[in-house]
Amino acid sequence: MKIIFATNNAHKLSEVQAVLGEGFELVTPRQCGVEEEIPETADTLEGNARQKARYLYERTGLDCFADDTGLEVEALGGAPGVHSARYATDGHDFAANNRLLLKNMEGVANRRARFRTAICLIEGGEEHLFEGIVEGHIIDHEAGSEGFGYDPLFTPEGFERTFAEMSAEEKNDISHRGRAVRRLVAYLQERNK
Ligand code: ITT
Repeated sequence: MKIIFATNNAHKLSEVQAVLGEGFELVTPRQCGVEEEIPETADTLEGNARQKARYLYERTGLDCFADDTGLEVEALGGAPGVHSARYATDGHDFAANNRLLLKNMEGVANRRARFRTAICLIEGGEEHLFEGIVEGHIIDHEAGSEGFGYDPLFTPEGFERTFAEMSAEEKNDISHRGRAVRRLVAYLQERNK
């Protein structure tokens, strides 16, 4: 089954394709002729996922889904949250975001944080939402070079290693996005029986 995934992030694309397995073929916006950056201007993860999926559906008329993810740090009142991509700068500068997070967490004892992913699927024009959460902690230095974004600073609950020190499979097994995508897959498989 072919389905459009509204992302321009190559890391995400490969993570999601791995979870979906061979039964699904992901198509990118670019492969459907949508070259421009898809707007993400809502003030919640769910709102952004919906906005991205709707944008693509309106242009292609095909079933599609989008995800939006945020890192929610307890001691920072849930920041960077929906602003995770643009925490330090206007662009997607992962290194600058990580530096700012480390600075804002200097001397902070409560290191609890979670990644949360919202997925919006648009199927035949109807919206369906799926969520995935992983709880964990922010460490005080960067560790590892796998993954992307805040992965070098985040250790999931029950692990001593960061997501950036895990293989893609290991991260997908327990991650926010892995969990949300497995819920999406369960739904799609049930529908296509
Ligand atoms: P698209 O909108 O094109 O899908 P994006 O990089 O903007 O790609 P998100 O809006 O979902 O993706 O994510 C916002 C930011 O949150 C992203 O730029 C990363 O800094 C961070 N992030 C998302 N998923 C992550 C993950 O699995 N591990 C670490 N950081 C992540």
